[in-house]
Amino acid sequence: MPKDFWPTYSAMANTHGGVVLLGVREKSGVFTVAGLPNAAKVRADLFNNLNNPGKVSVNLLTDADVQEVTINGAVHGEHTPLQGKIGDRIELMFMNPTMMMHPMHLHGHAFQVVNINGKAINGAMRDTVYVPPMAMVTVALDAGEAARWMLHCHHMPHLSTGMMTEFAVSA
Ligand SMILES: [Cu+2]
Repeated sequence: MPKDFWPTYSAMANTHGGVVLLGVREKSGVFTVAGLPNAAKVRADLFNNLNNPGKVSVNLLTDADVQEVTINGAVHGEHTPLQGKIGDRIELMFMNPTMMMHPMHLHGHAFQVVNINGKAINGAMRDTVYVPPMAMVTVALDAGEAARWMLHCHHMPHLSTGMMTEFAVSA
């Protein structure tokens, strides 16, 4: 837990509240995702402090106020890249078991939407697909240049809390 979390927390408690994003780095106004290597430990530290009367007089936060966003069960920094070889035909299935919507974006590729909720479609070519709450969307693509391509949710609060993985293309 970064030290400047607590002044921020205290300031928010005295106003109308707010949102704190962890795992994000800011340099001259530009935000990049650093990821949280051990989100479980950060969560434990947070609640140890929140429930310590020497630190916080009345804790108003519950576990449900702290949200981790993941792809394949992992936040950025703990993720295992998806794999492919140049020219491979690949299908990516996005299953969204949440009530949030996720515009999923893949770098360096155009993909075709081929299935929505089990129904095959001949969809448009694009590089971002909106995955509605509780929906399943499959896209198909030909793996491009050998590189590690970012695959992430384009909703900033989700991206900045780690909803990013990689599509690693090898020769
Ligand atoms: Cu999202």
